[in-house]
Amino acid sequence: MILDRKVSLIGAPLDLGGAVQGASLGPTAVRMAGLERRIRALDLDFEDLGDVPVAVPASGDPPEPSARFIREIALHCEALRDRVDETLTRGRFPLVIGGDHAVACGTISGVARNFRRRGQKVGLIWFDAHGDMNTPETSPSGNVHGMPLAACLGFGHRSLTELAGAAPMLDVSNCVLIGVHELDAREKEMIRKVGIRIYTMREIDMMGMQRVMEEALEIANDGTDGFHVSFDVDGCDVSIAPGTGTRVPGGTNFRESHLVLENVADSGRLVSLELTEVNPILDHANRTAELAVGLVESALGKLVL
Ligand code: NNH
Ligand code: MN
Ligand code: MN
Ligand code: MN
Repeated sequence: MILDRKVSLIGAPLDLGGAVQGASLGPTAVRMAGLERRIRALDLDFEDLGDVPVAVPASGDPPEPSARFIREIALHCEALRDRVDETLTRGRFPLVIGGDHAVACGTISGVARNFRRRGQKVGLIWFDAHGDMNTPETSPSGNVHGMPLAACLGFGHRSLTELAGAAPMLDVSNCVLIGVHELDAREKEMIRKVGIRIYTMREIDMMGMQRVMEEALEIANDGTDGFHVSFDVDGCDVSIAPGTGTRVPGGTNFRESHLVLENVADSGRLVSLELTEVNPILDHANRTAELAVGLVESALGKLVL
């Protein structure tokens, strides 16, 4: 349900979760690709809440190796959580543009806290080339953008897992991972242990995206009051989304990517959306931000006819 059809854009220009810089320019790149105009053209009310601040790490302060810049990342996520929570309370639809994918801890804790306060439950569709199911113990890189889904399910650094309180933000039985084609060795163990439903690129090839989405929506909607979508553009194929920090060949093509979000829109149960990892520094003429704007339109219900 697009709450009262009123969209609130929240920029989350975090750059500290990944190894490559430039995702902090994602919100600007997506604004410049015409986001506001295209959302208004769908006859939706629109406001831009600006960007949530990011703390600059103290120079000479070495990053914690198992979870680099965890302090600054957690501070950003706290501010983002509060902004998302307030936006929902005002009856509006939070549209978060990242930033690296660590911002999902902020967005999802905001949604989870808001829903919990009202005695409601929220599901999750996580679209990504990666699992984002590492913890500081399993991560080969120490990059926090490889950890946010685990944190939302209650595994990892406490400054992230407890953003919405002591209980995990989400119930794993209502969460689903789509588009995955690269996992780390110990991350695979985590995925099996936690038991999250996952549709890898192989399942998408074999079943087709339409059937994958029908099953995914059943999971996200089972006993919930709506669901959040966390969309990492690196899940899209490099040929359509070159502007992102961790490119892996073999992602979803243009139509498969849109079909994910067209199904999401048709369900009428989307409560919030985030789109992450757009990095215009690595891009060709802002193509990836332009793809992102089109994907947002699909999620908000744009139809050809
Ligand atoms: N799995 C790797 C890691 O944890 C890469 C994560 N990178 C991402 N995730 N972009 O979406 O370091
Ligand atoms: Mn990700
Ligand atoms: Mn990814
Ligand atoms: Mn890619």
